[in-house]
Amino acid sequence: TATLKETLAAMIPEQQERVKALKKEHGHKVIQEVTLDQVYGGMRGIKSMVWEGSVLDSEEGIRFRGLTIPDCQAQLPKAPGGEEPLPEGLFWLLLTGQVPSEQQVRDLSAEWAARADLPKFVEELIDRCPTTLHPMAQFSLAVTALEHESAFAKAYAKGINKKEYWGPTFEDSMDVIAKLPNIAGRIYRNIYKDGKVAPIDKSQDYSYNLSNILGFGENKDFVELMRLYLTIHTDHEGGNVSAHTAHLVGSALSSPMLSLSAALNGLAGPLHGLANQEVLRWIEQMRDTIGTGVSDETIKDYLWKTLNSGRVVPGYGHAVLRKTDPRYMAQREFALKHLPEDPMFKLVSQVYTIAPGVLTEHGKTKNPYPNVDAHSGVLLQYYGLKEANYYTVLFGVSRALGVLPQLIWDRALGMPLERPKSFDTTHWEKIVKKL
Ligand code: NMX
Ligand code: MLT
Repeated sequence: TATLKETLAAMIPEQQERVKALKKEHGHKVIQEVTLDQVYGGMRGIKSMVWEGSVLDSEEGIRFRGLTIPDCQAQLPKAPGGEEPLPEGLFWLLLTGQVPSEQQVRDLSAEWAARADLPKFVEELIDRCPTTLHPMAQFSLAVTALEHESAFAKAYAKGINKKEYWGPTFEDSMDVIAKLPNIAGRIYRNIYKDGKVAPIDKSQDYSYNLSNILGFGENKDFVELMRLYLTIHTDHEGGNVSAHTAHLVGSALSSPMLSLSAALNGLAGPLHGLANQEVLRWIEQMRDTIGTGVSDETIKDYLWKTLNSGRVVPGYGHAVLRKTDPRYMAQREFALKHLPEDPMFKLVSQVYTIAPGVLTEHGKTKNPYPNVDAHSGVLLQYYGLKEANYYTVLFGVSRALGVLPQLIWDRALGMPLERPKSFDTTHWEKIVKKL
């Protein structure tokens, strides 16, 4: 069977031709008008990026190369005895648009396991971080340090032909992804446990190895959760902060390591990936304040207290989605199957029935429904991974599998330096007054 790199290499010339023809025939066409509100409004809705791996529909949610999350759960290869898809398969799908065979996914697991070792100085760098440094800062620091190994940076320094950029970008992406369980696991073991890091088992899949390093390898349900978690957090089209950052930084021909670490810094913001930490804290504070098994009215009051204190309800709202996030639903289904009686899950479920009404009455958010982060923490805490400020690291491991395929395509298609036009307010005043 063809390897991932061979499969990709065979696709690149055709895709290059396709894009060339598209630009030649339609390059001059006007796609949309842009309002001043959009310019001052976080560029919401401006169609201006190419992202091959996934497209987000505001009503339906994400599709990975055309496949919904339930499609992926049905079609992507699973571990022996497992029921959830392997994130290796999703990575293959995002990169190539093809559902891989079971053998191709097993080979990819083995390849990542073979590339997993960290350079000694990166281990030492992580070990020297104070345990009070946020796990996301440690994560981004370690990924930045992998720059030392970058095949792309070395090839560029030697004068590589731009037609060949995608090759070392692919190699770096595979390397950096392969090393993330050791980085993420080491951070967790150092901050919260005894600092001992289990070795990678080369016969096992990526999610097992990450779970095992964290200390949960024995728990089959946790490993299954990791497979689902790492699959659904990968990609959310191109405009979200982490994906857009990886693409932007990569457009300067920064290596996959530097592009990913920049993306992780964006993911670490509370309006983006850090929301998963904020949600668990908020739910725990709610439980500690009002208890469990309380009336809907009590939860409603708690939601209003949050809103009236000028804070957001974490895990609710979205820049694009206008319905419940299917990633929330996939996690809810996992909870209904594995932990239906957990009091924290019950609290999350109860909030789910009440928060949309309260947020609608509050009248600000365009989307009163839960996003992916509203559910992930409650699953992790059930299995004993209770350290909420670690949660975004797991999101980051998964997001690497989404943003790096696009970076490889960016290089294969020769995407240029990203550089939109900006004006100061005086200029904008003049521009709009003339319209
Ligand atoms: N609770 C309270 N107010 C909210 C919420 C919320 N959950 N969501 C949006 N709003 C407010 C928002 O702050 C804004 O207020 P203002 O006009 O005073 O600035 C107003 O509603 C309009 O915002 P939207 O246009 O609906 O949302 P926007 O696209 O600007 O932002 C989020 C999207 C996701 C940043 C926003 O909904 C939010 O802050 N949610 C809570 C944090 C969160 O869950 N983030 C995770 C998103 C998923 N991820 O992983 O990245
Ligand atoms: C994501 O997964 O990146 C978030 O849902 C945020 C977004 O899509 O804007």
